[in-house]
Amino acid sequence: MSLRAAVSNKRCVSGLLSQLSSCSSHVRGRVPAVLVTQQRNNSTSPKIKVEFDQSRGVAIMQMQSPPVNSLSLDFLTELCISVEKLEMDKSCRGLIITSSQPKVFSAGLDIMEMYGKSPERCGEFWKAVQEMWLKIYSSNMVTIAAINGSSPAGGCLMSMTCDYRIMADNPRYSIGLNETQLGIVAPFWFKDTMVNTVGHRTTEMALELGLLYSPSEALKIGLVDQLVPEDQVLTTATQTMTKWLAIPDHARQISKSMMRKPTIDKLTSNREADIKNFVSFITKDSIQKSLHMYLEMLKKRKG
Ligand code: CO8
Repeated sequence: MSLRAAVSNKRCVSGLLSQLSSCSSHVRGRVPAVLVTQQRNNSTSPKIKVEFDQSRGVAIMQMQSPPVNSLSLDFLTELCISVEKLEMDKSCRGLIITSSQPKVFSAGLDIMEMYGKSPERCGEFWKAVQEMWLKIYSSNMVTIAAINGSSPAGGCLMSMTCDYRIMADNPRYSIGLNETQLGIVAPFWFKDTMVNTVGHRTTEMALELGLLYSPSEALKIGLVDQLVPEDQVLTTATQTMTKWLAIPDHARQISKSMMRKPTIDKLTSNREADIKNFVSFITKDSIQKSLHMYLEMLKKRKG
């Protein structure tokens, strides 16, 4: 089945993800010309909208999964396919990731994917989380997170996998790896990504306390690179992209790979063990109880 046909057939999406995960994300130049031509069309899948400006070589990816862009298995699968399609298109040099939901960039992993699910399903889910991180963190494209709302846990991870982060300067929004507040533990590659972003000591405190930072605090510790008024997040991302694309691709890509490869290799060589760890941890009664309490707390807070 061709990539395009598979994407238009949602039932095929899971199978395609496994196929894609087995091929490298550094495959530009090997895509048949006919496929590249097809990919130049804008594509809209139910949860991810991609607009590709061919003249600039920049794609804007909008997460549009109400209410909070939580990262479910379906969502992650669509996202990975969209990123892979852009990665394979030689003419796409930059990717901006943003949200179409008001107030939220992404609420992180979908808690319902970790609560009351079979070990098999949890394993499948975790593989998709790994895949999302691997695809964006190792991308050859310039990646910019246009963070136009709150971005806890997996949402923060997704932002940190990008090359540059611009956040809306709204004190009601927050960002951080708050896993311990749910009674769960951020895995080593979440931790490594944060260490690479803000340094060891700040990460240690942030992880132990499950800290969520306001935009100004996040800027201070370097978790985001720039704050702008809410209505300027996307335009600033577009302007910043122009600066990054002025650097020759090969030099920038090799530099990026030099900085990130050791962290990426650590997960790629431990993927199966990491999945096993996740499944045995998340299916424990005590952890399920913590998740239940957190879900109740979310509901009460709403009330
Ligand atoms: N997953 C599933 N549902 C969610 C999530 C989520 N992450 N976040 C919110 N929701 C649901 C709410 O329960 C609510 O549902 P309903 O309408 O049925 O009551 C709905 O989305 C809307 O939520 P809110 O009313 O809270 O929306 P607000 O706009 O007021 O707030 C926030 C948005 C700030 C995003 C808020 O919802 C929030 O703080 N959510 C929780 C975020 C969170 O803590 N995420 C952590 C997920 S864990 C993770 O990403 C990494 C796990 C690593 C695992 C490692 C294990 C080894």
